Amino acid sequence: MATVGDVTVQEDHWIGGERVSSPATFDDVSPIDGQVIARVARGGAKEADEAVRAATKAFPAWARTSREERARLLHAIADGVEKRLDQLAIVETTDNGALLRSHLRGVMPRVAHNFRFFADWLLGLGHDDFETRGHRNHVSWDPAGVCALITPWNAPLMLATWKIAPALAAGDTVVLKPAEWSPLTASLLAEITAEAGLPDGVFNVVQGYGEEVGAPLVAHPDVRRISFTGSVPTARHIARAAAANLTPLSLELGGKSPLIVFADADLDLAVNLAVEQYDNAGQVCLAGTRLLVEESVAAEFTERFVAKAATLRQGDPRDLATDIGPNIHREHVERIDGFVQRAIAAGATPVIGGGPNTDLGGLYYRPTLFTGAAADSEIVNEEVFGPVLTLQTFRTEEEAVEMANSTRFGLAATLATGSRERADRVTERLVAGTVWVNCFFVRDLQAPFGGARQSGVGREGGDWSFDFYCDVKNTVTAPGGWNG
Ligand code: TXE
Repeated sequence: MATVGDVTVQEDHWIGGERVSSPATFDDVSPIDGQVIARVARGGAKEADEAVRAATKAFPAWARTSREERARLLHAIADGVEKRLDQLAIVETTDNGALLRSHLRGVMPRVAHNFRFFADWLLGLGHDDFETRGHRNHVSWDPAGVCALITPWNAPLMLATWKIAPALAAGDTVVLKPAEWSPLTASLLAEITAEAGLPDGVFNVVQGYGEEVGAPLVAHPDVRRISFTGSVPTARHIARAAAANLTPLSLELGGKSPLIVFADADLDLAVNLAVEQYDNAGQVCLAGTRLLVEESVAAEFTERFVAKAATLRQGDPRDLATDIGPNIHREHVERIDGFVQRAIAAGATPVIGGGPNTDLGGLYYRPTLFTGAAADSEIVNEEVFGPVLTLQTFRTEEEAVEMANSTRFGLAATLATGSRERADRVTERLVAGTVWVNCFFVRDLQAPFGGARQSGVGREGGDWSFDFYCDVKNTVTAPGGWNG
C-alpha cells in the first residue's frame, strides 16, 4: 500500500474482485520531484491470463444483466468517482504531473460523466426491426466478450474511462492495463467499482510494463476486443498481435495537428487557441502543434503569442495557480530536448523556450515556439509530445490546406477565421477526425472520435462505441412455422 498526499492506494493488480500481488514490483516515480511514490505489482503473462480468465468467467452473467441494471451500476460508479474526486485528482496529479486545477475542475468530473453518458446512451439504444418479403429482421447489439484496454499516461483515468464505460455498458467485461508511468488511479477506480457493487471479474486491472503484461494480454485468444491509446510503434505491435486472432481493434494514436490562422480571424482568439496547445505540458494527442499563420498577420500574431505565453506560470502542478507542470519522466524530457536541439542545429529559431526550465529541475520543459523550420524538417513532421510548437506561414487558402494535410497523421485540425464560407470550404478538404472552428477541445461524447491516416483506426463515442464494443446481430424470422 502506498500513501499519496493523504490517500491510501493499493499497488496490486485487481483480478476477479480481489487484490493480487506479483513477486516483482516496479517503482512509480512522480514527475513533480522525481520521488518514488509507489512500488507497483509488475505483472506478466501469468497475471494477464488470470485476468482474462476472471473476465471470461464473469462475462455470461454480466452480458445477461438487464440494461437498466447495468446503467444503474454505471451511475453508481460515477457517484463513487464524484465522492472521491479530490482523492482521484491529487493522486493523478502526483502520478503524472498534470495540473491539479484541471483534474479538479475538468478531468475528474468528466470521468464521472463518461459513466453517466454511456449508461444513458445504453438505455436509448434502439433495436432495428424491418420486414423482408414477410420475414422479420431484428437487429440487436450483443455484448462481445472480454475487452483488453491499453491506456497511456497523459490523461490516465480520463482516457481509460472513455473505453471502460462503453464496454461495461455494452455488457462486456474488461481487463485494463494502465501505463506504467501512471498506474495509481486505475487502482482507485477498481475500489470504486467494487464499492458500487459491480460483480467480481467484470472489471479487472493488470499492472506492469507494456511488453511484459500488455503484450500477452492483447495476444490472448479469449480477448474479443482491443482498444488502445498510445504511440504508433506500440500500435503496430498490438495490431500484429490482434491479427493472429483476428481480434477487432480500435487505435487512437498520435498527431501533428495544424492550427490554421487566417488573416480574417479574431487574432486574440487565435492567440488564445495557440497558447492552449501548451496544455498538459504539450502532452496531448490532439494538440495543434503546427501553427500555420497567414503571412500578412504573422508578425502581429507572433508578437501577441510571445506576450501571452510569457504570462504562463510554470511550476508545481499541485499549485492551483500553475499553468504548465512537468513532463512525464526524464527520458521523455531528454527526447523532447533531442527534437529541440536537432531543430536548432537544422536552422530553426526558438522564439521562446528551447530547453528545460533549470530553475525547477530537469523535468519542466520551457514552452517553446520555433520559426524558420523547413517544411520537411523533423520538428515540423514528428510528434514531440511536449510544449513545442512550430510556426509556418502561408499566402493562400490553397497553400494552407496543402500544408495542413501534408502529414502522415490526421487526428485533428483547428481553424481560426472570421469567414463562415472559408471555414466550410477549408473544413471539407482537411484530413482529420475532428475539426474545430474558432474553438478547441470541445468534445461531446456522442460525437465520433478518432483519427485518419496514422492517427488511428476506428471511431469511439456514442453509437460508434457500441458498434465497436458489441457484436451486432441480425435475426431473420420466417412468418410461419410455429406450433400453435
Ligand atoms: O507510449 P506507448 P509511450 C506518443 C507520444 C509519446 C510516445 C511514447 O509521442 O512521446 O507515444 O509514449 C502499453 N503491447 N503517445 O512509450 O509505449 C504501455 O505499457 C501492449 C501518444 O509511453 O505507446 C502503455 O500502457 N501494450 C499518445 C501504453 O501501451 C503495450 C499517448 C502506451 O504506451 C506494449 C501516449 C505492447 N507491446 C503516448 N508496449 C496519445 N495518442 O495520446 C507498450 N504498451
